[in-house]
Amino acid sequence: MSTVNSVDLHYDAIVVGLGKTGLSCFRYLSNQGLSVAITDSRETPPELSKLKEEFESAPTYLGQINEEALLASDQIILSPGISLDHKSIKLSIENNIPVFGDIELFCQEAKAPIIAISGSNGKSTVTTMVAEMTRSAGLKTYVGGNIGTPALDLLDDTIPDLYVLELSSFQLETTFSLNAHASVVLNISPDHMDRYSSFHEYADAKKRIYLGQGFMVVNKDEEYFHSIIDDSREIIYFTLTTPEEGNYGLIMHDKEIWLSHGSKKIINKNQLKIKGEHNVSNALAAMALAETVDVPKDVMTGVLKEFVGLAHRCQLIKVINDVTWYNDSKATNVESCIASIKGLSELGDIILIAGGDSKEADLSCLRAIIEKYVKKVFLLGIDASKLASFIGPDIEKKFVKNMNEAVAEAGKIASSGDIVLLSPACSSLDMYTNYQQRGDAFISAVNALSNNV
Ligand code: UMA
Ligand code: ADP
Repeated sequence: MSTVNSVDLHYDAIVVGLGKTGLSCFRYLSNQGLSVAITDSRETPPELSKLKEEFESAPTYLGQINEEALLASDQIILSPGISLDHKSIKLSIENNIPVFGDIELFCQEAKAPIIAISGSNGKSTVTTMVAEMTRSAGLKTYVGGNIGTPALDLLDDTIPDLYVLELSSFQLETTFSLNAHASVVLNISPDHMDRYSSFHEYADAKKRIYLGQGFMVVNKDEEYFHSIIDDSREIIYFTLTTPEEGNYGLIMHDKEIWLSHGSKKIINKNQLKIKGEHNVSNALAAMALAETVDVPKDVMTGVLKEFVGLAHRCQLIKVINDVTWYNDSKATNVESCIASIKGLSELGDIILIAGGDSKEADLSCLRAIIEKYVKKVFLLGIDASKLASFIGPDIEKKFVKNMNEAVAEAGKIASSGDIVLLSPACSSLDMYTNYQQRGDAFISAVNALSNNV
């Protein structure tokens, strides 16, 4: 650690965390002519070499978060991966040092309307659908936030017509000036329980997406959010039941289900390429958001007819000997795993590969759905035993060491018509760098299997 005294540790801003967000914040603040430092608990944080390439003499305090520098500086810019409950951050707040996140900086600077999307599941899917709809309607649309590109990296010399931002609860905790043109919390179920002291604390962070006066797009089936409806604002509901006029939902016509706007049919459910009820809900939410920027209905349907979904979300990998292999590595919580099992259950019996870091979640809700639709479970990762304890005695289960073994064993027992689904219900971080790496490991193992058939 540095031995300089606290006067030398004063900066206009100090960024906590040198991941993607931290680097974007450092770049943004330095370009504004501020004196900026960066601190990270890790000795070699992921973006260190990029920072040094761009800013050779950037002051860095690594190996632990430098509390002295936090206390000596004018403001703290906190990366989403670090909690406001971190002891040094708490102490700084007690000492009246303002703490903001990158989304707050973005909101203060952005000169185009924002569509803001949060929820426990479906954020990236809906963010992408909305962006495809608005782009197809001719709007210059920039996409970022939790989906991958830090929001501040979207600010350049060109001002787009629209920003579409995926926002996590972590990002919303440190955001105060958001006044999105339209916002949604798609759904809410327990996640990140290793970071929040209660479900309500997690939900309260999500609710912050509705700060401001813009359109509130609300999931009518999610009672939790009914209490926050502000009647003085424009509200558009979406529901998997029959909608009232002006809202989005489902209606029956000639024994077929249609996604509709009030009583007006928009697209037949069978025309959607993405599977599962959860994706129908996602499509309805995307249409409600796109409506707020006047995207025509035929443009919305054009996009929905072509949208095949994102990689690692119920992604069809291949069919080998009439067994279909799906990669749903992005199912990092219980509810997303349940949605995928339900969504694919109509296609065949399911052999499930699950497990990883459960983030202290209550896994008990998985028991019933597994009993109903799954014939065997292969369990891997740090919480494999915990997960096993929530699977009933009638379901066969087997512990495996790694993805190759899981895929090889699943291949041995799968029979014609079966579905093999990687849908872990847990985060990947105990075994992989991220969910993409876990999904890629699954895809490679499946490809290796098919080469040997
Ligand atoms: N970390 C430390 N010490 C530090 C700082 C961070 O150990 O001093 C750890 C964190 O605990 C975390 C990891 O480093 O495990 C990454 O944290 P970060 O804040 O540096 O993350 P970034 O690289 O900036 O990426 C973040 C989002 N990651 C998180 O919120 C954890 C990315 O979402 C997002 O794409 C990116 O900003 C751009 O906006 C990823 C994610 O997993 C996909 N998000 C969570 C989720 O979707 O469930 C919320
Ligand atoms: P997020 O960005 O919120 O993590 P994604 O669109 O990346 O959401 O999807 C993540 C996982 O959640 C996938 O496994 C997907 O099958 C599942 N999922 C997507 N939409 C929903 C939804 N509306 N409800 C429940 N699960 C969903």
